[in-house]
Amino acid sequence: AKGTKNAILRLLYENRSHYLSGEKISQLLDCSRTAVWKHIRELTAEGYIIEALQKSGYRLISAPDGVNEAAILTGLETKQLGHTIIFSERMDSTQKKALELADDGAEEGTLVVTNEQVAGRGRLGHHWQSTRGTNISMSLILRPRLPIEKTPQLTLLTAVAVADAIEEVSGLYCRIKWPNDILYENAKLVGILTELQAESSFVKAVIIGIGINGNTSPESFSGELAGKASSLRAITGDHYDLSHLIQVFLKRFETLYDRYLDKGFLAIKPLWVRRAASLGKKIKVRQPGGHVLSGKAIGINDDGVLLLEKEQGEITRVYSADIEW
Ligand code: BT5
Repeated sequence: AKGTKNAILRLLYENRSHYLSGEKISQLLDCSRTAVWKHIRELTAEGYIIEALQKSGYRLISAPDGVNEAAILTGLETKQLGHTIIFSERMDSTQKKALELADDGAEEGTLVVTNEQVAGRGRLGHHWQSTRGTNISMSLILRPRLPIEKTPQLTLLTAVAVADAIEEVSGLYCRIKWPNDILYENAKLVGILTELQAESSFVKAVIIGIGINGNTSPESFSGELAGKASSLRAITGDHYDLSHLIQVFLKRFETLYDRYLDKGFLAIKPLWVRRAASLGKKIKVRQPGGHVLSGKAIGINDDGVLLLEKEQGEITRVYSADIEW
């Protein structure tokens, strides 16, 4: 029944410019007109505004806040990414769900997405905050043939794809803080978490988790996040179609990912460097063990590793850390 309801929603999205009769829907989906009517009533109860005209049929006027599977699929221009979507209104963590699905053999490009993530996580056990229906919480399953040590490059690639997608839908030019934060005027708009499943030295699956503060109200960033986090809406005052933002992201990601698999990180590096927020700055590097280094961030090397120049001019490579300045 959930399948039929989704299929109806899909038809309504694809035919938004005109009315679709109950009879046509029941023919297309091979179900009874009563079933159609029942599902339409359920969708209405969920917050979809559906105009129903006696003679002409149904037409979708608007959807509740947040994303849904039909909206992401309708008009999606990718070749493969996002063609399989695992959506539910509420999840503990899309990342956790995606790791389970990858274990069970989910194919490359599977997208896990929810409107309410109640136990979102960041790196190193950090918590990731989301508010229902206003931010994007998603995890993308990939199966690149890559040696393990190259996978951090996918985090950098993802950051470029998200920043490009944000620029396309909002006009905002964001910067990237190595390795995984997207900032606008020093406030964090996006967090990226890359995890992997591997066998010996090769990758079985890479799960890229992305949290985007889209329509989040400024007031929800309080306490620890006050002054440190922001959202597209808080900056521009506009309300964004989050499903559309996901489509734009997937398209951009796919283009960069193909280029990367073909040509390697050198094809991505200049795009990342152009948006880098930390290069040339004096930074503090907090490494996973608690060890702190300071120095000047002079760049990333051809593998995407951060290069830190210490006081004495010695250059250290930083593979994973939290940086601040
Ligand atoms: C990250 O970690 O930035 C990665 C966040 C990834 C979240 C996505 S959502 C979909 C998928 N499912 C999951 O369960 N996770 C992924 P990190 O660099 O460790 O930064 C975490 C820190 O960012 C926290 O300690 C807070 O200081 C801050 N933070 C938490 N929620 C935030 C938010 N909504 N906006 C901005 N900053 C936030």
